[in-house]
Amino acid sequence: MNMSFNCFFWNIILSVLVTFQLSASSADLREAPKKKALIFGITGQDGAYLSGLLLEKNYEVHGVIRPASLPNTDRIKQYIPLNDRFFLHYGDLTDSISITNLIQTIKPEEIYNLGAQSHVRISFDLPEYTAQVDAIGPLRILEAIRQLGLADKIRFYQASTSELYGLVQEIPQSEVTPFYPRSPYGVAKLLAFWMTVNYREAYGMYACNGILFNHESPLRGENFVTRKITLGVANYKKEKTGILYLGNLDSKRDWGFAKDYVEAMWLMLQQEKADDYVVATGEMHSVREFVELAFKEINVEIEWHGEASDEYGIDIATGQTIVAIDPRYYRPSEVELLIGNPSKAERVLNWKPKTSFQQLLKVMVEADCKLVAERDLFILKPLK
Ligand code: NAP
Ligand code: F7E
Repeated sequence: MNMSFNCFFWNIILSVLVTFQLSASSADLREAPKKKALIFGITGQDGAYLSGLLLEKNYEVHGVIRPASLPNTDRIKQYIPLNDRFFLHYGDLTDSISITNLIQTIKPEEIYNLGAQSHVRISFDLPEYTAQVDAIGPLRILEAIRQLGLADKIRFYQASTSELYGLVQEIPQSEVTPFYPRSPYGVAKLLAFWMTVNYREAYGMYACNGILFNHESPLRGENFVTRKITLGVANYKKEKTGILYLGNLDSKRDWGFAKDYVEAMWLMLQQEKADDYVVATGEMHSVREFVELAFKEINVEIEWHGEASDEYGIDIATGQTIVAIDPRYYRPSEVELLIGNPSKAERVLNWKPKTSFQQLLKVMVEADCKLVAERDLFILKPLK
């Protein structure tokens, strides 16, 4: 009896010691965070990938989220338990007080402004709001940094965009191609681009513009064309029926993978001198081509019939209509083509895209097929 009590007792002591030792040694091994970064737009596609990259690089990551009636932290939920490295704060790009308070209390070494009303079609419906967030928002951050006397301490990244080129003046587009934006979104981003350059030149701030061309992923918002297509394909695979309604099938984009692109953002803030860079693949494809290749991933061949807004695509094997045009998705003024020249980023940042167009498309179709299949299981669960 005594013996077994002793064994029991020592086992407890031992397990306490082992547990203590384990946690102590893992704490010893754990490096202190190298730098602090503050991300506006952390809940978006790029915010999620950038958070992952910075955490891997041992940063302390702070992110700004907006109050919402339901949590919208789905893309970053895996980082939330890292409660000594990953911090979320309420704020809004339309609210200078929150921006100033956050920068003053966190005092990050790097600020990434990824926050925006980022949908081009929606910017025609909400031009004033888009300007408030996308143009004046970054100005509020730049001015807060300056007024807090942190201009020489904080490095700033602004999410600029290929939409600045709009009605393109040159093919391909580089850092010296003149801008000609074609939407309230593009025009708002133009103000932010030049504010970033101006604060760099006027106050010596380390402030950079990443002129990023379209970049996509399984985390892309569901109302951007690539994700809308891959979800439509996944849905057709599951249901064997259903029509995917789209707008302009002939516009062309330079599509890359978001995870590759956030690396370029980080590299821009690690240089000796602040500058602006085009980040792109240098390859261009049409929306029509994206649709055809995405359906090919599930072994469906499309044949096109009709013209303009009466055009539709059928599944050759079944004769069913699977794609049609809804003019609601046309834009009052369209950006017909975009293709970037990323040679400066390659030369100075040593950055290159790692993921091909075909790989991106495959990853997105596969992810959505899995997602739709899981949703299917849930929806089809019998009631009794
Ligand atoms: P996204 O998925 O639409 O994410 C936008 C982010 O901005 C979300 O976290 C959103 O928060 C936040 N946001 C919106 N309004 C805000 C406000 N008033 N205050 C604070 N935050 C606000 O965009 P993304 O694709 O990740 O793109 C990131 C940035 O790069 C954006 O600035 C976009 O304009 C720019 N950009 C994107 C591409 C591209 O192809 N993806 C290319 C060039 C440039 P909620 O979740 O609360 O809505
Ligand atoms: O449209 C056409 C549409 O909405 C691409 C944003 O991240 O990249 C994005 O802007 C093209 C356009 O992206 C549909 O007319 C056809 O020509 O996927 P999108 P975007 O407008 O290029 C830039 C670089 C950004 O900075 C923006 O933040 O596809 N298109 N049919 C359609 N587009 C949508 N959304 N939906 C359709 O049904």
